[in-house]
Amino acid sequence: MFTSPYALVEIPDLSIFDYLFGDLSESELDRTAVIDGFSGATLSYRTLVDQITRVAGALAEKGVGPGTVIGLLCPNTPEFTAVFHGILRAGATVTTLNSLYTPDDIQRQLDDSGATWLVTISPLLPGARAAAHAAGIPNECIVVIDGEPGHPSLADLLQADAAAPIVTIDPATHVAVLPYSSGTTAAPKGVMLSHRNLVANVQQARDLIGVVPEDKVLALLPFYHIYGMTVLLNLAFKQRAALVTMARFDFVEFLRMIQDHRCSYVFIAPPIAVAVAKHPLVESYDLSSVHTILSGAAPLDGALAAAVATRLNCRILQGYGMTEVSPVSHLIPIDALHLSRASVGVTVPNMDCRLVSTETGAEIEVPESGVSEPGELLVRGPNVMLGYLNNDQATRETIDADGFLHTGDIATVSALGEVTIVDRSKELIKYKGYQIAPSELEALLLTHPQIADAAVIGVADADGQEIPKAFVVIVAESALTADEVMTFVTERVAPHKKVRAVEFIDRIPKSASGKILRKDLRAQERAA
Ligand code: AYL
Repeated sequence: MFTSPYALVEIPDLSIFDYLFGDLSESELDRTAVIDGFSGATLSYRTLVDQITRVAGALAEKGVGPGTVIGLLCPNTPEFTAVFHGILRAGATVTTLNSLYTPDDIQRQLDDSGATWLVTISPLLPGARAAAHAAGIPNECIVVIDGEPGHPSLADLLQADAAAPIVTIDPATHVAVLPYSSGTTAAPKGVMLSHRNLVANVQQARDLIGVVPEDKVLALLPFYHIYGMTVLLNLAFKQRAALVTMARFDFVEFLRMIQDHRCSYVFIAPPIAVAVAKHPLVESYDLSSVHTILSGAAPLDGALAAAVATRLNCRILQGYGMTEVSPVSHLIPIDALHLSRASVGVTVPNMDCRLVSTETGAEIEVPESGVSEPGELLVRGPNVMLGYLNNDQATRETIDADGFLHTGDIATVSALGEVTIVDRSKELIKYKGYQIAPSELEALLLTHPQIADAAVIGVADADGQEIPKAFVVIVAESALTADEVMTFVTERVAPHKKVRAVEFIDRIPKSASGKILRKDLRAQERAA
């Protein structure tokens, strides 16, 4: 077993609202909490807390409280921040959805999570309403933030002038959020994160990430995903920094926002690092305000990290974790720049780790010098999820009797406790840091009348970034082309799940029990 090199941090026994906003001083209340990156409109901490409280009160008057699950389908905007924390303050549970989801994706998550309310914006309403109706949610429970006849709006909630609800919840057991993750098995599952999980991860990561009140933090990573939720929405607020929200990603807008708002701390995923290192337009913008970039959610190449740091003359840090861990378990901290950029740094405080052989399950020892053998990384701590919603079996398969969560990632650890992720033993594919379950794409491919069999794995593109590739067996006498296969998928899935490479083969390698041998496909791919 190995643990964090840092001393234990205290984890207050508070709801996430009380933890983040309960001790704001008068001068902090006057600071800017959120800046809409496109319009420049700002929200002070005082206004933010007032809006959160009004939203909570208005929802409570409508019967929302502990036990209610509310879907939140909204891009990164100042309104997201007030609604998200308003729902939590009312004692309800938020299940966040990707705003690029198809109506089917939305309905599946609303059904599975048991959501009885949905909050969205008018541009997303057509698909969202169809999904919500199919999930049994009536118009009066579909809040349209910017307003739409027949639906409550954010302005209605803010004007209701309801008293702040008095809710008592147990932070350790009350489910605050339900983001969806495939984990180490196929289908997306609701990840039950308690208020304590969320509070703990901010406490564990805040000193190591080192956001300070003077920082303007660019919030381009979506708040619906655990990275944006914890590291931007919660951690930046705890630090009394200002979030600059970016509702949709566009690289030129990204550069312009950093320049115009003088952003100082930028959180990214590796594909953005590729663009920052290579894109000619970078030279045309004044990015001198940036002192630190943190990359997380997928592997960051060491040379790429160095290229970004040199080009922007800033620090580059890396974070690793999982939705199931709220998410941060490992970090290259702000003051430990000697650590290899190719590692994911050290274990955050209050966590224990183990490495176990994927073949024998035996524990791999931390060496006295040098680097250990690779093994599956297991993590334990106050930020580990309560479990998967309505899925005890998946929970038992993921969290063992000793409380260790099996990450499905293969890592090594150095004598100094530096962890490097070297491979993934689970099937998950990550495209730009977003999860793709290969089985979902395989099932879709099999619905094509000319496809006899299919398998999907992650492969590296020319920049070393992971993309989903389909291996397809076509039926006799079919003249199906790779473009037709890709179009078929593109028309039916959210954009990040598109198949981006296709290879036709004669037979999908399978075990005797019929399981796809992805290992063999990966080996074949490496050999090609
Ligand atoms: P999920 N290097 C390699 N793989 C990574 C890394 C990394 N730095 N970070 C995440 N992964 C992979 O739930 C790994 O396979 O959470 C892991 O099991 O969408 C899986 O992604 C989890 O995917 C931060 C910022 C952690 C972000 C995150 C991770 C959020 C991704 C710490 O500071």
